Amino acid sequence: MEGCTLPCSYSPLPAESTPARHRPPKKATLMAFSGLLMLGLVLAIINGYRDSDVRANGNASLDKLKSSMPLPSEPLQPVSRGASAGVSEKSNLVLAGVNVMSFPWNNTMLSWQRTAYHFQPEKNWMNDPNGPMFYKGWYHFFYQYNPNGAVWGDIVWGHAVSKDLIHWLHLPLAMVADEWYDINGVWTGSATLLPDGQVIMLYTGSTNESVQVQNLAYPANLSDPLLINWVKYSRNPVLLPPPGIDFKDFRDPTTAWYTSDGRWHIAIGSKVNTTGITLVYHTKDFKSFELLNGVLHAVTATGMWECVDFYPVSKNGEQGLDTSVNGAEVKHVFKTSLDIDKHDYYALGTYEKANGTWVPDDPKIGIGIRYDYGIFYASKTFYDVHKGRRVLWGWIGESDSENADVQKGWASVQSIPRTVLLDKKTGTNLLQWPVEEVDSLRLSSKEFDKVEVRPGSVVPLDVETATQLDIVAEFELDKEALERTNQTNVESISCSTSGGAAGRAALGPFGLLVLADDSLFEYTPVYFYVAKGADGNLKTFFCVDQSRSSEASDVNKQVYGSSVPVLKDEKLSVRLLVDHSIVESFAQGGRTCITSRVYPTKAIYGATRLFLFNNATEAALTCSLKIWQMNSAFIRPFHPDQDT
Ligand code: DQQ
Repeated sequence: MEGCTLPCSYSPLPAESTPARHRPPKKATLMAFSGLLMLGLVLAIINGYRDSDVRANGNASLDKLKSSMPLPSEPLQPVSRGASAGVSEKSNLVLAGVNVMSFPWNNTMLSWQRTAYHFQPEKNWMNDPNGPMFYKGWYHFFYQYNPNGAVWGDIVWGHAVSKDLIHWLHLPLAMVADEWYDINGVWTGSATLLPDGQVIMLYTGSTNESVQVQNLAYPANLSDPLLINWVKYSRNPVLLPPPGIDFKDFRDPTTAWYTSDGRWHIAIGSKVNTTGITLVYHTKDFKSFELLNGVLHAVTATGMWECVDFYPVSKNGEQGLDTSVNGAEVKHVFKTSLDIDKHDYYALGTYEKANGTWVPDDPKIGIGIRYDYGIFYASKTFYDVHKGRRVLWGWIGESDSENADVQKGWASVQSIPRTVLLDKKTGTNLLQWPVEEVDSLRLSSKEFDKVEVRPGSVVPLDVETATQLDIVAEFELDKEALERTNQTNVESISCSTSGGAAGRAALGPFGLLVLADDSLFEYTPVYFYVAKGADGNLKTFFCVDQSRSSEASDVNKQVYGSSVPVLKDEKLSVRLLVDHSIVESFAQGGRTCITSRVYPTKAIYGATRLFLFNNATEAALTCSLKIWQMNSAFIRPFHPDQDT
């Protein structure tokens, strides 16, 4: 066999089971291998782990795990600091409150987890993106940051600048907690660029009595393109919680939008009892504000709304829109981050500027649909005047234990910024796609043309190390199998309840195994799962199964995902950005996205591999791929003598 050691826990595979190599296509076709032996072995192994490791809700079954795990070091005792401060922090809810034994992580494993081309501070804790903007030739990115440790707390504003949203220079902290009105935390906020060149930053401060108030800050020197120094307005706070709103339920002002009444409007998340709401204020000078009657949006039983975002998307155009644009050609996106489940939801609708209301297109949409079905929270968009696009940032938290974060000395990364457009084909969802600048990191590539993947088979892809990759893949299911497959109750199917990558059905699951090792001891399936409904139509699901991602038990093992619209004549397509411990997955051009944090213990450094798999019982498939090795980004401190 060339170039690849096959799973050592499987019997040796037939000679033709060589890894798929790039071109020629005929050879690639031969490389797909299957057979009952392989099928049985794959299933036995996957199902064996499935049975013993993972319950439907994604929690590990500890009794069975313990027998195969190294001896525990110490029990984890998650402590929620943010909750007592009235705010979100560590996002690993699955392990919260569960007395899970921590894995004996060593420095070799933990060092590998640091990403190579995602934005991270040099050390310590980071959470929400704040105030992104383009100013005098630079993209500015601020973020919630704890300068004192790798857990949430002591929050101030970190600051970095970039020419291309990929390579970053770390600047000094933009704002620290030094006033009574933000001494308990300089929390999330947004930037507004005024037509006269002013830059307005509104942010939430947690006061000396932990009251959430809104504050105004602005650059000390507008001619400094790096905006290094910030001034807090002398008469802060500019907004206190209004009557009827709890003092810990009033936070995260949006970017302001201008309306024809000659005023700027901002939205702020809140709740009344368990109903999440968005308050709207208007202002002429960002110093005095008036609360508008009613709310922009409210949904019962959704709890506190954090990091609300509100922006227009074009119904027909391919350009992004400035936040103040409105009219017949525009839909408005309402997004909120739910404190109760730590997920971001959006819905499309119409903003009636006459009465300041937002009406969802689908009256039954409720809180909306997820931006991302994995780990992606407290997101924020900005209008990039430089390239005429709307760009989305999301906080990707850790899904390991807090102990591990402390040991490695950092926690959280930011998503690769994504352009956001309305999906013109469906009209009911957005398309999110990594900004084009990420393509500049692509190094050597390999192409695989129509690799055949038979039911029950795993095909190694010869890409050598698979730690930093950009993968574009298209799958085609065997048409005859599609036709002869029985109809089923598709309503009962979901990523989390259908047995993950090991739960077999006629038309799936199938996809890629990323961050895998040669022996398939650890791997993360990113996959489609197709089912035929009672009406004869196909329904497609897009999922990521983390149950076999890591030998460690103190990491999230959920199966993430959702259904994804696949229109007539569309192929199943996926793009994956793999960067050490993060995998960002985009199906069907970004209709459905899933971000996972993955913490392998063996599939690391040079041992990281990539495979195709098909666990369908009926359908063979072909897959064409292009895979790039990805360069690392330059993300480093700015030196004052540096030439900008
Ligand atoms: N994070 C900030 C808050 C926000 C929360 C505090 C969301 O302003 O509501 O770090 O993650």
